[in-house]
Amino acid sequence: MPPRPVSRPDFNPSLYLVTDQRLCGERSIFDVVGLAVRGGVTMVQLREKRMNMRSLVDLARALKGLLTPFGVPLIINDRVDAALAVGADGVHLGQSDMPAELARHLLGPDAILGLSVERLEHLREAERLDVDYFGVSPIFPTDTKPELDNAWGLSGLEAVRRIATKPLVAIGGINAENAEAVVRAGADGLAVVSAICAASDPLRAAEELTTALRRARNILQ
Ligand code: TZP
Ligand code: MG
Repeated sequence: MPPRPVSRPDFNPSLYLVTDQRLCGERSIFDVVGLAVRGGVTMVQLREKRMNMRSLVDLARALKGLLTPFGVPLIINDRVDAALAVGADGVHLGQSDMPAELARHLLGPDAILGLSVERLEHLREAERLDVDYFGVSPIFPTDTKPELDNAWGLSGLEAVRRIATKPLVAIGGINAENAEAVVRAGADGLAVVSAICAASDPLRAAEELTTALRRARNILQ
């Protein structure tokens, strides 16, 4: 079998929205995602730890219908079964989730598979896996996932960049103010929860992050 490309040409992790219903307040996730995509989000991960399977699958199916016309991939956090059930574009795995080899086997070669790396040891192991991007987690401490104890910081992200051969998606405490610095430290994509889900205007929040990304990339060119 010919080797597969390291990254698939058809996914763009530049501005990656990760959902959290709690932070959407009265608004539905569906509505927040719809606004965020109009503001420039390029990829969406459905991450709802407390949602039951029935609700998760219903929401995933609705989001798939919303995102397909925009050409924005839908990634499901943790749940390979839900991703297969709704024809999602991929799965994001943490270090305690299903092993990446098994997920790849179940999802097939065309699925987008992401893996969180929280320490350098994870990265060394992850480099030999058939995954499409690494989630570098967390860059900064964040109330959205307070149980994470050691943040990479910008210098940690730079260290990962020097070693990693796959696209890097930075997550944890990222907002329009620090986005530029995170891109300059080596991130190919910015994953955000609260910067969009908790924003009073998710469309505008996504636009501001998109602008920050463009600014950082223009400077880097
Ligand atoms: N994984 C690492 S940090 C994090 C996740 C899901 C939460 C990031 O949330 P926020 O609000 O963008 O800091
Ligand atoms: Mg997980």
